[in-house]
Amino acid sequence: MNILKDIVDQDIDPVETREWTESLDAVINHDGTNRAHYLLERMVDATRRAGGHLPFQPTTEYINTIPTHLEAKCPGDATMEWRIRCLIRWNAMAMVVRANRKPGELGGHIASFASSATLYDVGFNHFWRAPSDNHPGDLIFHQGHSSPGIYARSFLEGRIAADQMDLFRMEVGGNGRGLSSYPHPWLMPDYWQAPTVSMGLGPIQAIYQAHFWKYLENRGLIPKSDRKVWCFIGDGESDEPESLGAISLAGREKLDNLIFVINCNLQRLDGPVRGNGKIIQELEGVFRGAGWNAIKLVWGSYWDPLLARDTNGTLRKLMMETVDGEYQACKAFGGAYTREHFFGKYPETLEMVRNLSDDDIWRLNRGGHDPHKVYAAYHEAVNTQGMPTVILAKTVKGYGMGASGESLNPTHQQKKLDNEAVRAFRDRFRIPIADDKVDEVPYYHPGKDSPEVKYMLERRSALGGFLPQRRRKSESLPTPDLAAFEQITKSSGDREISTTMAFVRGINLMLRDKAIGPRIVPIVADEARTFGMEGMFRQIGIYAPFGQKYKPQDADQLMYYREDVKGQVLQEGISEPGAMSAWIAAATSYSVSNVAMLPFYIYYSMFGFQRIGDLAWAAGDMRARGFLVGGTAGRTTLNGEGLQHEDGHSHLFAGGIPNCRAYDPTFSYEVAVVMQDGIRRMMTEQEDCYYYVTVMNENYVHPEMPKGAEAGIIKGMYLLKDAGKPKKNEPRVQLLGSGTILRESLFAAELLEKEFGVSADIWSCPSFSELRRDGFDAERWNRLHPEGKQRVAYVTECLADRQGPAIAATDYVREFADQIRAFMPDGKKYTVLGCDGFGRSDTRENLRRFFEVDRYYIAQAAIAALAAEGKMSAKDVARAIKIWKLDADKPNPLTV
Ligand SMILES: Cc1ncc(C[n+]2csc(CCOP(=O)(O)OP(=O)(O)O)c2C)c(N)n1
Ligand SMILES: [Mg+2]
Repeated sequence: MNILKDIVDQDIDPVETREWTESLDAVINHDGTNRAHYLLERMVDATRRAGGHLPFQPTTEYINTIPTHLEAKCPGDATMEWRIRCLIRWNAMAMVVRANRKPGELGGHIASFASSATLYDVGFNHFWRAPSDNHPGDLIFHQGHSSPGIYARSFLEGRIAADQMDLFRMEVGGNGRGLSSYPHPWLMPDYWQAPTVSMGLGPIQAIYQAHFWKYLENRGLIPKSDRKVWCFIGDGESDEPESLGAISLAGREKLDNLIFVINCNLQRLDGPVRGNGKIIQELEGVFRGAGWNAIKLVWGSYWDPLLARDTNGTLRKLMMETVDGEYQACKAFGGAYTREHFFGKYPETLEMVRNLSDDDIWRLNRGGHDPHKVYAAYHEAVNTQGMPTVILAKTVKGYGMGASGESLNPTHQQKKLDNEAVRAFRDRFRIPIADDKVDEVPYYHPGKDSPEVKYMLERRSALGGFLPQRRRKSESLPTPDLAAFEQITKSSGDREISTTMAFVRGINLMLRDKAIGPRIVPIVADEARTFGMEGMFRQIGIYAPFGQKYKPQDADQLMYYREDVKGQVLQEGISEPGAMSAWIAAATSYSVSNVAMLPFYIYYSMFGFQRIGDLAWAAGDMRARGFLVGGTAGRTTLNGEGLQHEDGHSHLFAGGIPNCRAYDPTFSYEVAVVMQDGIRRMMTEQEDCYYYVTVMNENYVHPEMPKGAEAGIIKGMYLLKDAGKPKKNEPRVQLLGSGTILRESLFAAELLEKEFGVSADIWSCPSFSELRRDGFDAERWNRLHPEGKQRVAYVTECLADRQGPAIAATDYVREFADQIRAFMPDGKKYTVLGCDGFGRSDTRENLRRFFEVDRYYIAQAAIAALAAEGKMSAKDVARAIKIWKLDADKPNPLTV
């Protein structure tokens, strides 16, 4: 039973109700609506204190939130701006249609930008500031498939030439001038700032950008300013958990530097977003509940006179009752249909439009298409303090496409307009292109001295310059010497530590560095204690935008839970997408805020790439710089946690991201070298790459760094233990490995020596993926330069003069170490052991035996490889199985 609905629907005493509403009317007339609101809040409070605990509705009427008389007036030249918008609409359409009249199936979208053109134009003309000497600049997340409209504006501004417009979606053939399908900083590094087209990633990233700006301000790294993050999203896009999943953070932290504009054209790709309901109402409730200022921008100015005459509320009632599927049909079928099916529902509303023609009814516009209303909404948004704002703008998908797409279900994918549709588009937006030319769908530019272009340029110059624009570099910071890491490059002595501890020590050492220290951003998703980082709580504090308002339970401890406005650690709670988005914000701060930051996001490696892989991909696109640290890594090293926790494959994901450099170190000095090299590349050289480093939680003794190992560590492989020149006929093997399993290889070497007199060279391979990249690069070069000097893959170079078969073992799936098979010197046998199959809980020893990566399996694999080469016999292999007690008939771990 829905008590709230019953109470709202049932009026047990209409006379009493009328008396109350009349009293309220009197208050409104006398003291205004704010006073009425105040009284109502008091009454609600009083009711609650008397025991009434009913919630009140978070939604309001289906009309504009800003009443007409409170709308801020747009200072611009409305006619001029309409002309400009028409030109942009035309050129955006033209670039898609022209692209699709060529062979190549290039695709493109018209309908999305057609619905949002006004929303963008008002922003570009009046609100969005470019970075300049006077202002740090706003950050705009555009809806990905609206990109043609953004290019069309740049074309009019003279930033993109007509021939370049024809290179839309021709990024390979375009000689570096191609225009990317969607916003991709990787492809257009001076233009696009934020990749958005994977639905949901824009909104969550925008929230964390705004969050991170406040962090930078509170820590005094950038001055406080009125800059804003503007995020455009589709109403369909709001279905994504990433779109709405982090909005409460924005409310909680009162991110008044954040504005969402949700383009509610009521449709997504296949059809209506909420055909049987109302997406604007739904979103209003969700956002308001999360502490946002929700501004509904439902109706355009042509509705104002009708609403003003709606004294008994019938029109509002009708607006509320009508579902989105019906609203869509009205825009698809036109004025006569709307009169009959919408206004016709009640005699009062039908009467209201008696004097309007069908064309007049058709012209009744939606809020998102009315520049005056849009201006008023934006004006309120930028002046809102203490909370983020969402603007819910109602629009028409495919606006202006007429019979070929306006408000039609398939419009999203309409990219080829026939000549008739193109002519109709030209006529509707009054583009001066002659009949004998129009069928070619030419771009239209009014000339750089035209009033339109002058106006646009003047507006942009008043707002600090062109947008979009992206900063490629900020100031370089000096890299500390490796000597600064001495604590972890020297032997740990008798102390047993894990690579996780080594990494955290590395961060602590860097925190002491004058230049790098303040730029470090340690990020956790509620796992600081898991990784031994709780010491940082007190030392550098946990960021809390409003400080710590309580005495922490552990205040009497040395390492108490300290929250601080200036805290340096970002504790993002249990949200991996949130923590990753915070990491991206920090990792792109060099570009977005001209302050290079060095984020370390440390997390359970299993909840990394496979959980937030799409954000990791976007981070690569966005040229993020920082460290992702996959903690508790390895399928057998994190032993007690079982199937969902034991990661044996995140390196495969990482290796797929072109500018992600991934490492799986074994020893603390490897950690130090990778960290130092990363800082050099990212902070000093400003290379657009980021690092993924897996660290493990097994404690062992770490040796001193072998002299001269740095270069090999960075390249991905170096000789850890040299068995010396083999004696004649002495069997020799090459053992390769990474992470903790490399230690099993070291033990295996002892077994081999002892039981079979086999000696082993041991190679530490901190990065199989870097080795693969180098190898394929050499192979490609040689293939394409048959007569030039041939390159040698680094793996080949390392192993060329080394005798005997190679055996690799890691705590990852076999595919991981198998990546370098192609670069084995000719004739060298390569056996790869790894952990294929689902993990499970047990002791490390049992798990390594189960997955066949322990010292015994490695040693036995070496004997088998020697036997395959004729250096030993099948008998030897059988003896190895026997003495090391291997169960030859146990099932393949992949299958159990
Ligand atoms: C993660 C993801 N899933 C699916 C798509 C494919 N896709 C592109 S646009 C679109 C529909 C978008 O609808 P909406 O957000 O309402 O935007 P509109 O075009 O209506 O403004 C879909 C499903 C995508 N880009 N990203
Ligand atoms: Mg939509």
